[in-house]
Amino acid sequence: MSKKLLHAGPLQHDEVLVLLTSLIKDQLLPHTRDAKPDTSQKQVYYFSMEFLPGRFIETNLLNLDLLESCKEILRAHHYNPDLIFQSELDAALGNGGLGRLASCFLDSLAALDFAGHGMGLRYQYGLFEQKISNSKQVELPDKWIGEDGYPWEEIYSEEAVTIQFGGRLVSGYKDNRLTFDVIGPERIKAIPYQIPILGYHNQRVNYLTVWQAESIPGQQPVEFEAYAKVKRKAEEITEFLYPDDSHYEGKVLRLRQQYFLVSAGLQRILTSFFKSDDHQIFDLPDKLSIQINDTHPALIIPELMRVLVDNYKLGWEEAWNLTTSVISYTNHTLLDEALEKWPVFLVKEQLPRIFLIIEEINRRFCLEVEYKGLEDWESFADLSIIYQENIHMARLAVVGSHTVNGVAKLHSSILKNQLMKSFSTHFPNRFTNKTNGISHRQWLMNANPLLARFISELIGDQWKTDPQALKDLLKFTNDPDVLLQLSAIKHANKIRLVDKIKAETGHDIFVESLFDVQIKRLHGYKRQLLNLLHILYLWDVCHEKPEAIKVPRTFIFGAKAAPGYLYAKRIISLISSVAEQINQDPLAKGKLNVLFLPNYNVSQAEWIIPAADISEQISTASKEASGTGNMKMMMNGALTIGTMDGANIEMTELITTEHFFEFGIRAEEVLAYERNGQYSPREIYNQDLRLQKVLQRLVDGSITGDTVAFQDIYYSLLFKGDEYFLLKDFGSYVNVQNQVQNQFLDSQTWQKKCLINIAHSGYFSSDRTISEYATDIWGLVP
Ligand code: DL6
Repeated sequence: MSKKLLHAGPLQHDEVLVLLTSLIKDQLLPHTRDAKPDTSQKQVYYFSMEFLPGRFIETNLLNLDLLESCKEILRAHHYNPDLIFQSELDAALGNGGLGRLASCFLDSLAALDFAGHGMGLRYQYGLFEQKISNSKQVELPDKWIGEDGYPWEEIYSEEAVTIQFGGRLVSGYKDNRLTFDVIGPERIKAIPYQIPILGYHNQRVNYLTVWQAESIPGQQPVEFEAYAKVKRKAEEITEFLYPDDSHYEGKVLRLRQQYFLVSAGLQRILTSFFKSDDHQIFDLPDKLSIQINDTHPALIIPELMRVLVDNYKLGWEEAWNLTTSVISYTNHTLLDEALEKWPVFLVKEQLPRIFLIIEEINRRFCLEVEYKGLEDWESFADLSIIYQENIHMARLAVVGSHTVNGVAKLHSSILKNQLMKSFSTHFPNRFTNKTNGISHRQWLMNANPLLARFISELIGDQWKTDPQALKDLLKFTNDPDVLLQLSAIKHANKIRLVDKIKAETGHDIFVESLFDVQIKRLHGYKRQLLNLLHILYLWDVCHEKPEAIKVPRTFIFGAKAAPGYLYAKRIISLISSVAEQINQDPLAKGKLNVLFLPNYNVSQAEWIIPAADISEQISTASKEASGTGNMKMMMNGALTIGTMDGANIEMTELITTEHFFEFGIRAEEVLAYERNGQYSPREIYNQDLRLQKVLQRLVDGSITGDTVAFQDIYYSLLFKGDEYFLLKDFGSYVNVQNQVQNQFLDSQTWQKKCLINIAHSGYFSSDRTISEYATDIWGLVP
């Protein structure tokens, strides 16, 4: 126990948290039935460079069925449970959707009683902590690991493994086999830390293992400077998470992080696999499934081949059959800039044996393609894993996996029929869809206890274990009392958020206003800028025709921009500057309020989402693979304003477009424009007076007094092709936003729509998604 607790007087909030955490970890977990894992069950390992669990305390208490009693005890001792829970820091191990999805998946794997574990990295300073200073994003290290470590983790130093980089590859011949030795490699220690992941009321405990890099004592050169250099080179592997979620950067450190994860993870898996005396190497596919979360862990394919061929002395074909039977790959993006391609020279230098294996995988694959009679060389340009001195990781992942899935129907279809058409022709049964999901335990039961309780009063508790039972709420769509109560719950959640924002930022929000929320990473395709253009338009309306603003609005933004993504940082600057001006404009007072909340993260989302009236899901159609914020807000009774993109499409299939504010051009149109290059933003600009006024504001000094401050944004829209079709969609966005305000005035109809959204949101529980992965991909028996 922490030394900090050995003092007199009442405990501080963080000290009570430490006590609760150790109580769960040290007293309760050893008594669960999975304290000794049952290795006869097939094990799933979810390899991901990112996990974003948020806080664990409430989730764990809920899963142990102790949340309510614990709160009562705390209150009886004059502690405020919320303040205690809030003193836990979020583990900053992810960028956004991809990492958050991984955490929801771990939650569902345990809830569904599967032996499903996570493999990740323990980035010491996580992503970054965002501050806004002079309207600009400032990035600071996120110190999520406290002085006494991270409360939920347990270190297993004695289970550390060694990872090798570089060295000189020497081939030989022994026992009728080619052999490969690496001479003089750099060796780095990987130390596992385990975080328990608890199942919901089922006594299961799975684990998320996160690895930390350390130099190996004894092998360092003697001089201090050289010693310090070696130490740094090792430790930097798990210092920071690369902050670009939708952009690939060919940095050697990132390659080293990726290999470090897969090599360490695989060693641990195989050690645990062979702990069972009856396990033979050929049993691997029956006992093990490995899912790779995007291509970041795709080096596990050649790494498993290396282990099977070099260490277990299997023949290539045998090893290949085992590898491809065990591994499957999820694609999360179609954006060209996000598709990883590692330069051949880098991989050769850092991972010489792995490079040879990739070359051999590619050689055999190209031969296979050739046998099938594919002779035109253009197809090879699309198919070859190594092409123009780069290793195309998505191609490697497809070739080395038994199943490849996208994360929403539209995304999977574009993946299969366009981006990876040559591959799906070659492997007709390999591609599938698994629409994303979210943990309804975390995002409804924990984040919105008022709504969760009300739902149970109406339809009982079955939805907690079978979220599709939320559909029973449909019985109440015409019940005025129910709709009134729903509105009261939203109101209470809005007050909770308003109070928190006031306490943290000093900002006043009119609680009766419509809360219009866009919280996600900042990226051009997510179009926070379109939202802002509409705000600028409303600002004009406040001045010119104030009576047209019938509903006061609070626009809430939360977003981190990658430090190197300058355009995204300029948009944050623009939003913050506009917010400052609007919030002090007397003509906008009581009508418009704009907030940019700094350091958006999972626990902030748990406050904002239950209070949202409108969920902004306005990406350029075809660009957002799925989205999961859309599902969270739907489940919490917000109505969505959105394009036909990602999982929005499936949402409208469930609730019909009558209960969704749809706007904008469709994916086919976007893709056609991209092919034919005939989109002309200037034409649209010339015909739309509203747009002209709004865009003028970017360069007339009315935002910051500076006419050049936002010139680059102005140019990107008007003269650089408006890559994400903002001007094209502006008109229909303004129209649908007008419908939003008209409908908000009719509270009963609005609440009815909210109820319909909640009732259908059970489909988006990650329990459904994981059940599909389990049966269709991993071959698990529920
Ligand atoms: O699948 C999780 C999440 C989707 O919901 C988002 O739509 C998608 O943008 C995100 N993708 C990434 C891309 N990262 N890489 N590579 O974060 O995945």
